[in-house]
Amino acid sequence: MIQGTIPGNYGSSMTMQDIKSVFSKFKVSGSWLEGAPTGSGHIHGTWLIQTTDKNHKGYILQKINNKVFPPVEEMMDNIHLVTTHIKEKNREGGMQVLEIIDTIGGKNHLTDHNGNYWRLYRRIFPGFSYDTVPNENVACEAGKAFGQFIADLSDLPTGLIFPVIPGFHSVEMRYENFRKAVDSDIKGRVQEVRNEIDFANSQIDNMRLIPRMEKEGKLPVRITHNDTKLNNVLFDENDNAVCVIDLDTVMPGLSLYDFGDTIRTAANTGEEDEAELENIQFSMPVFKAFADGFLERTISFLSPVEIELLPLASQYMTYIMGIRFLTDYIDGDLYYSTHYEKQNLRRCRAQFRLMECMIGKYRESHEIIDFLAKKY
Ligand code: ADP
Ligand code: GN1
Ligand code: MG
Repeated sequence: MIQGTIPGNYGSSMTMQDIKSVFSKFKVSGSWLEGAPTGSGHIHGTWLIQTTDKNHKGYILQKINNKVFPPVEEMMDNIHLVTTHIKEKNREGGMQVLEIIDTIGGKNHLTDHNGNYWRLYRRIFPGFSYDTVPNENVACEAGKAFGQFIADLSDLPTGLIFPVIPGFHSVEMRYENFRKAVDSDIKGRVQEVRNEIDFANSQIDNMRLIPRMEKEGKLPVRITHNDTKLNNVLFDENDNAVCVIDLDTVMPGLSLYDFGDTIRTAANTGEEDEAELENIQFSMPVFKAFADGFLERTISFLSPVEIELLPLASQYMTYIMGIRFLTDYIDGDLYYSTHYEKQNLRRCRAQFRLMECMIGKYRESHEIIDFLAKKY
């Protein structure tokens, strides 16, 4: 029996019979044996499926959240392009690449009779994911994996990739959405989150440096992953990174986004929704280990300005997620999967606490980056 988790809000209305029926529309090896929800993603519904083919490691079926990703076709074409490009490069070894399994009709996704969108991936196995860092080696491996990802895509023209969610990491757009949510206060929750609103307002000016530099042409736009939280890289039993997953948000973006978002999740000593704020510290050994792996794979092409801004990028991504969780809480928890009341508020508080810790260690993080930049 495979152990199930919770399929995420987006998949929770599905029965196992529905899942079996959808699965039967794809070109698979063997026939349905068993299935169970898997993973801790916030967006899609995800199931692990085993078939009667004992030599096959199984499949990952996802109910695509097309409210978050309305251009499903373009998104799937992006993923197809990116995975084939990386696979081509990895002919002589390297990490594994996510593999789309086509439908029997030869498409890279399925639209069912209810208008739901589905896709199937080959399961990466072994493929453990971590929500928090168990040791520094995992952080370094994640750095290499996400750094290599940008390196592998550096020769693919950005114009070939469709911007699936425009402004995804635009702090101006996120801040504007946050202000609108506060002004509407549709659920009457604003009173409860005054401190968080004050914190968000106090930091916005500092966060504007990165978009300003981009606007002035001082930061190169690359093809980036844009959702590099730690659990979007899979590891084998020896903690070697084996595959970068969750490629929905691959878009033209900044290397700083990818660096910052892993630091947000990996260098946090607590959980993303940590209730005990004193458990949250900004781990400098993890910061250093991740930066080491990331720079090993990217320093040959990163510009001095990109390297200089890596410490600020960690704050930038933590701030963005903090205000996104806060906005969703104020709006009534419409976007992220939540498993208990006020989870989005806890997520927001944890991000803001982490950001305070990052501010306190800003100088130290610069010294680490300077040291590593000289090493490579
Ligand atoms: P979400 O966007 O909801 O986070 P993900 O694509 O990241 O969705 O998938 C959710 C989880 O499912 C992952 O964290 C991972 O545990 C598991 N998963 C996804 N794709 C694969 C795969 N190809 N092989 C093994 N596990 C996978
Ligand atoms: C979502 O899909 P998942 O769970 O890896 C979100 C990210 C956030 C993250 C916060 C498309 O990522 O932007 O950083 O939650 N993805 C989307 O945990 O909004
Ligand atoms: Mg994910």
